[in-house]
Amino acid sequence: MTTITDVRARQILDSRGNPTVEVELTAGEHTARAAVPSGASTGVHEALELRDGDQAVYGGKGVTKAVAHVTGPLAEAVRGLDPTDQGAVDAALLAADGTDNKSQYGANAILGISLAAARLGAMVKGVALWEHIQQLYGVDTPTLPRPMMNILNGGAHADSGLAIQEFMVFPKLGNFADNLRAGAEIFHVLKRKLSAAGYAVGVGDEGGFAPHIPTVDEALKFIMEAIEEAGYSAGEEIELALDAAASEFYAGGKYTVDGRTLTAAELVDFYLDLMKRYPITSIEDSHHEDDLAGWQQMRAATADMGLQLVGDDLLVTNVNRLKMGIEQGLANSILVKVNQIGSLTETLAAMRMAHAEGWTTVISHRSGETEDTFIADLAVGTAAGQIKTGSLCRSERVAKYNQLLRIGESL
Ligand code: 2PG
Ligand code: MG
Repeated sequence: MTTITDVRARQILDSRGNPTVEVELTAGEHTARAAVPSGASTGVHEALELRDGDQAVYGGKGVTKAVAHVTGPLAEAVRGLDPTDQGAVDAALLAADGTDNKSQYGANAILGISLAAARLGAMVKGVALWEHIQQLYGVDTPTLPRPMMNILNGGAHADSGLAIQEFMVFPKLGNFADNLRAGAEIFHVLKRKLSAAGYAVGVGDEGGFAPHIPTVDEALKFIMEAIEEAGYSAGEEIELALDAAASEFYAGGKYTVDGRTLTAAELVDFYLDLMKRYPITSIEDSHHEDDLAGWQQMRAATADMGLQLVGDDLLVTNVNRLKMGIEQGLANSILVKVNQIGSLTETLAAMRMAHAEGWTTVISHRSGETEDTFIADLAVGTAAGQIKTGSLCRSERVAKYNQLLRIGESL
């Protein structure tokens, strides 16, 4: 048996210039590396991301403590384990930490080892990462996901002033490459149109444009026109998806959108009105993460309309939150972020529970990303069906789409 012998870690920078954890694991002649992403619109129920807190260094965002946990106690826990046995590696990490939310050593420390172990396991087996994940997850047919591409940024990811965080094009053409091409073509037309209308075309954290468009409605109009001008039919070929990230525009029991202050029920009506006028088929985080009554109303109002209602901050890739979501009828889809829960095994457990319930799954990047393309393989190996990993520029986003193009050649 080939076992983990060496555990190394370092502090690197993510796509926003903030420190994050990178881990390298060695077994026999193989060394595998993984880097940890980081969110901005972070859910309060997420596992703990450990930051140093020393304001004089990287504004308090250093991760040297997490790095020391990787090379110290966590290395101790995984040295000598078989990297192909992901369950055993993750169980050892969780046992070493011993807390519910990974607050002892940090979810960023634990996840770095967990993801690097998966990559190392694939190398030891001599298979691609997606294939190794497929074997761990146990699906018969790996598939390329349908991409949700975030071409206009608002919320905590830009200073556009738009309350809705992500405006995504969601093509349903025959295959991944065509869907990607449609996204890129629409992205370029949108840039021309925004520029012609006098808007700035700098991009937000996820590579979408961040113009100071006054209303959600105006933003959607621009996207619709860009779709048609790029030669696609909106609705038929290209659907739209939104991530409202509503926890970010919620205060004192009310939601502020487009300068209006709405109750949870009025916010449902706001979405229903948009759905009447635009081909929106997926909405994520429609309501605040703890406004369960709001979620229930949203789900009840859209259940017969075929809307995919996706829980992100609501469910945080956590089987306990997901169980609550299923029992209380809060959504019908889960966003999957490896760093929300902090290990691959727990991520797969949440996906298994969702799939067993007939819920859909959307694999997701974080707004702070690295060049690591792990989630592309994760989407294929679990046959997740969908992925959102940003816009059609910024290499930390496009890297994931490019990896999917590569994987597509071997499917
Ligand atoms: C989200 C994500 C990713 P963040 O809300 O879905 O798009 O953003 O990583 O900032 O939480
Ligand atoms: Mg979200």
